[in-house]
Amino acid sequence: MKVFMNGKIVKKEDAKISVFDHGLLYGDGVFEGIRAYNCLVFKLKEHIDRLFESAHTIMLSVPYSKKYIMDATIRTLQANRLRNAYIRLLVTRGEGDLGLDIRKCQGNAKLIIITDKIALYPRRLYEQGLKIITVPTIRNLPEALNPQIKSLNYLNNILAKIEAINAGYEEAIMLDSLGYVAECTGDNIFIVKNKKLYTPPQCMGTLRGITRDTILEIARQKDISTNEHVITRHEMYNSDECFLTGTAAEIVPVVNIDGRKIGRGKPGPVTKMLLEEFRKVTKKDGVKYKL
Ligand code: PXG
Repeated sequence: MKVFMNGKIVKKEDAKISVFDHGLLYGDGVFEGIRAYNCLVFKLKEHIDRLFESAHTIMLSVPYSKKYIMDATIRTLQANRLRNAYIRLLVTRGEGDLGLDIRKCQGNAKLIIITDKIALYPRRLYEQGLKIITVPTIRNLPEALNPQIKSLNYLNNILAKIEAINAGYEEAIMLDSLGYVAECTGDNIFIVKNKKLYTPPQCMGTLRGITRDTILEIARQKDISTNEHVITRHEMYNSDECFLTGTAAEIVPVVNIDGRKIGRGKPGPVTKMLLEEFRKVTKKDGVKYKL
C-alpha cells in the first residue's frame, strides 16, 4: 500500500508523522471520507470544498490548492491500482510544541491521503435492516464544537459508538441538547412518514452529509416531499421507514429503534427505491480516472 504524504507518494511503512504533530496531541486537524466507484470518485469537489470549510473555521491554512488535492487523490488511487476505494484525506496542524498555541505550528500543516479497499457492510444488512439504539452521549453542541467541522477529534462520536457496542448494537442515534434526533456516529438519519421524507436540519448538531444531500436531491427528482426539520424520538418510533446515509454505509435501512419496530420491521419501499437510485448515481457521476 502507498500513501500520499506532503507531496510524495510513499510506502505505508514510510508514512510517518511527528509525535509533536498537533493532529496527534490535540486532534487538531480536519478530514474527509470519500469513495471511488469503478474508477469514478464520487462528489470529489464537494468533499474537498467541505474539507476547506472545516479548515477555514479552525484557522488551518491548507498548504495546497483544491485542484492539487483533487489530482493528488487520483494519483494516490492510481499508485494503489484501486478501482473501488475508500479514501481518507486529512490535514493536520503539523508539528508544534506541547502547548495549544497554533502559532508554533505555522507552516507545518500536513496533507495525508490514504486509499484502501472498502470494507462493505454485509449484504444481509441491506436486505434485513439494522437495529439501533439512542445513547446517553449527546452530539456536540454547535456553540461549542460545531458538528459541521469534520475535525480529527471524533471522541464525541466514538463515545456514542462505545455505548451502542456495549449494549450489543452496531450503531447509535445521538440526540442534541434539547433531546431531538441529531444523527448517528458516522451517518445521517432519515425517516419516511406517509410517503414524505424527513431529516434533521443541519443547524441542530447534524453534519451536512454529502450522501444526505444526494438523497434529498434524488427524492426531489422523484417528487417525494423532503423536509428538513426537527425530529423527536416519538416521531422516529412511529415512522413508516427509517434509514441512515453516509459515504461508508451508503443507505442502510433501520428496522428497529430502542426496541420499537419501525413500520413493518423490514426495509420499506421508499428506502429501497432511494438505495437503488443512489447506486445508479454512483455508477455514472464522479471524477473519472484511469488505471
Ligand atoms: N455524520 C457524521 C458525524 C459523519 O462523520 C456522516 C454523517 C455522513 O456524511 P457523508 O458526507 O459521508 O454522507 C459522517 C461521515 C465511517 C466514517 O467509517 C464516516 C465518517 C467519518 C468517519 C468514519 O463510516 N463520516
